[in-house]
Amino acid sequence: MAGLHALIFDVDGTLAETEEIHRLAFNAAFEARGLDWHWDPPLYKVLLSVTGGKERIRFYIDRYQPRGGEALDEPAVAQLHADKTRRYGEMVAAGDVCLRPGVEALMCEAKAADLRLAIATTTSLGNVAALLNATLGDEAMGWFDVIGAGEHAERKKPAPDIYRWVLAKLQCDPSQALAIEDSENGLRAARGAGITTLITPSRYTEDDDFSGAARVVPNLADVTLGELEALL
Ligand code: XBP
Ligand code: MG
Repeated sequence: MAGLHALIFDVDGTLAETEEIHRLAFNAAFEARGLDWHWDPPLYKVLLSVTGGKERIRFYIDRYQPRGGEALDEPAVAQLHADKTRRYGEMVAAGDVCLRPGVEALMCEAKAADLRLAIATTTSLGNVAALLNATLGDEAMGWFDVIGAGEHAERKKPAPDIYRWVLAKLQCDPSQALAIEDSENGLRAARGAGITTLITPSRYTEDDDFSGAARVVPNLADVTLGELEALL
């Protein structure tokens, strides 16, 4: 069957500039634990090459050997990350974030056209709910036929696992879906699952390599649903 059946959205960087909130939440969690670590924007840009918050903290400890890192075993890293997640949720619920231009309009247009909506992200289901509830309201989780999050895939992006998981749940062939991503890691994940991908670069990913993307646009407000269908 030909044609576009489903739009699969990434979350962080694509729906909103959430990476800045994640960064602040990481720093607040470090400070609360008495660690003198500080991830400034240039460092965070480097650390974003590793997807997943726990994985990112472990990478930072191994690569930069910050003071206090040697004492953090895996449960301690998990606890630190859980505290970061709690803080992130509070910041998002406090209204510290808004959706990027064109995101809500495209979702509404796609729903009106009977397309199925899905999410494929590396962050947790709880963080997805926090963002959607704060920006689109309590009903918004229900707009999506499938929400694939960090807990649903063994390997995080750039592995294609989360996109394959979402496609299987949607019972959708990759040729009938379009992925919307902001990063090279996300692009590689979607392309690895055989999905045509549109890129809207975000603040932290504008220098990424987007070769292999079907199209790159500054924002989703710069593209129509008809143009997206034509990319397949
Ligand atoms: C982006 C990520 C995430 C966030 C932090 O995910 O790599 O790790 O930076 O979230 P995506 P967690 O672009 O796929 O939405 O701390 O919950 O991992
Ligand atoms: Mg992203």
